Amino acid sequence: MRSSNAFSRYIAFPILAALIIFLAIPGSANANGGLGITMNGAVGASVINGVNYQFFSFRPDISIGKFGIGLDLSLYFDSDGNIRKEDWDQTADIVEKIYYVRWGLPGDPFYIRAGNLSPVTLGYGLIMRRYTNSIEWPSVRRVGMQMEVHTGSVGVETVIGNFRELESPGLVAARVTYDLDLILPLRVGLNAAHDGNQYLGAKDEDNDGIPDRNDVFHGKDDIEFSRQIRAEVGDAGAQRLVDIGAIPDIFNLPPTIKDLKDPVTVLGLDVGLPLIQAEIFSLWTYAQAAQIIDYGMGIAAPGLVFTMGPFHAGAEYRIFGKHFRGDYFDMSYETSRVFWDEALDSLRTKESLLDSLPSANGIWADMGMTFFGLVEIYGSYQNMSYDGGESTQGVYASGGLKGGLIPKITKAEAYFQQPDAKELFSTTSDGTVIGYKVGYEIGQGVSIIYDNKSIYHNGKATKIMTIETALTF
Ligand SMILES: [Ca+2]
Ligand SMILES: [Ca+2]
Ligand SMILES: [Ca+2]
Repeated sequence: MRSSNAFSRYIAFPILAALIIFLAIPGSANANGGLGITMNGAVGASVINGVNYQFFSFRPDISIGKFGIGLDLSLYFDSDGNIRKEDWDQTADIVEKIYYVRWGLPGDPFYIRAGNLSPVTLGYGLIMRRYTNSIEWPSVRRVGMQMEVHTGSVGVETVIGNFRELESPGLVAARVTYDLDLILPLRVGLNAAHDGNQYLGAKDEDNDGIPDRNDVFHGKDDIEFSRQIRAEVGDAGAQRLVDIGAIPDIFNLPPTIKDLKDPVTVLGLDVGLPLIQAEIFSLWTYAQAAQIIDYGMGIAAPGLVFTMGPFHAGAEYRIFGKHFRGDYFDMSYETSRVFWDEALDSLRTKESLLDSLPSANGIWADMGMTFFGLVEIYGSYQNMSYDGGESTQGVYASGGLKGGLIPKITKAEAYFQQPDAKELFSTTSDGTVIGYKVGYEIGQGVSIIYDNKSIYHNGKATKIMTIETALTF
C-alpha cells in the first residue's frame, strides 16, 4: 500500500494534469468538425451520509466521431481541510477518474462503454434490469464496462460491474442472441449473470479486507497490526492482553471479504418472435425463463413489446417458482448485494433472502418515450400475488429534461425505484431509491446544480446530497 500511496501522490497527479492539458490543447485549436469538447469545472459541497465535503472538480468531456471520453477529476476535502484520501491512495483510484470512455452508441454493430454505466437491461430483463454501477456516485466510484457486438444473425452483449472486482469476479453478465429462420423468424437468447462474491459489496473503509462492521482496528490493517502486536509483546504477552480484554482477540480475527466469498449465478433463456415489423412500428412477442442457481426458477410468458419511433411499451405475465426474484440485478443491486442484518447481527447476502420467498404470479408492464432527445420518460410497474395471498407491487419511474427546453433550467432528472413493496410509495422498503437533480443557470456558462439521492435498506437511508456551482468553458 505504501508504494501505491507514493505513486498517487507524486506521480499520478502530474500525469493526470499533463493528460488534461494534452487533451485540452488540440480541442481549443480545432473545436469544430467531428470534434466536440466541453470543459466543465465545479466547486461545491457534498454531504455523504452526514459527512460534509467541499470539492473542486474539473470535468473535461471530449468526443471525436464515434469516440468519447469524460473525466472527473475531483478533490474532496473534509471540514478540517483534509483531502479525502481514499480517492487517491491506490493505483486503481486513477482509473476511477475516468467518468466514461465509449466507442459507438447502443445498437451499433460495435459499441463499448467503460466507466459509469447508465442503466443496463439484458434482453427482456428478467435477470438484469436497469442495473447501474454508479448508484452511490460520487461517494463510491466504480469503473465497469458494457459492450455490444452485432454481426449478421449473432449478437453478443457483456457487462462488467467493476474492474476493481474482476479477480473474484464481482458482477459479470453476458447475453448471446441468434436469429433463426425456421418456419418463423425466431430470435433466441442465452443469458448469464454471475456475482463471484456478493461480500465485495460490504464497505471496508481501511481496505484491510475485513468489512467495517466486523473490523477490530478501524483505520488500521487488522492482520498487519495484529502481527505487530505479537512481534512486540510475544504471543504469550498478546494472549494475556486478550484475556484481560485490553485488546480484541487478535488470534481469531474476523473473516475477510475473500474468506466470506459467496457467489450467486442466474442463467436464462428467451425466445422472441416478430409479429409485425413495419417501417414505423414493430410488435414482438417473447417468452423468457431464468434459474437462480441453487434457488428458484421464474418464467415470463407471454410477453409483448411494441415500438413506434421513440415510443415503446411492453407487458408480460410472470410465473415465479418459490425462491425466485425477477430483475435480480436491478438499480440498487450494488447496495443490496450484501447488507447488515440487525436481527442476526451479521452481514447477509441478497441471495439469502430468496430462502423465504414463496411462489408468485402476476403482471409486469413498462412504457417509455423520448421527445427529440430533449425529454425522456420511462416507467414500469409490477403486481405480484404470492402464494398465501399476500401481494406486492413494484415500480420504477424516471424522467429527464435536457437544457434549452425551459429557460434557465440546464437539466432536470428524477428517478424512483421501489422493487417490492406491500404498499407503494408509503413505506421505504428495501431497495427503494429516490433521486433527483436540477440545474439552474445563473449566468453565461454558470449554473447551480442540486443533486440528491436516498437509497433505502433496513428502513434506513443512505443519503448523498451535492450542491455545486458548475462552469462550462
Ligand atoms: Ca476494514
Ligand atoms: Ca482495520
Ligand atoms: Ca451463493
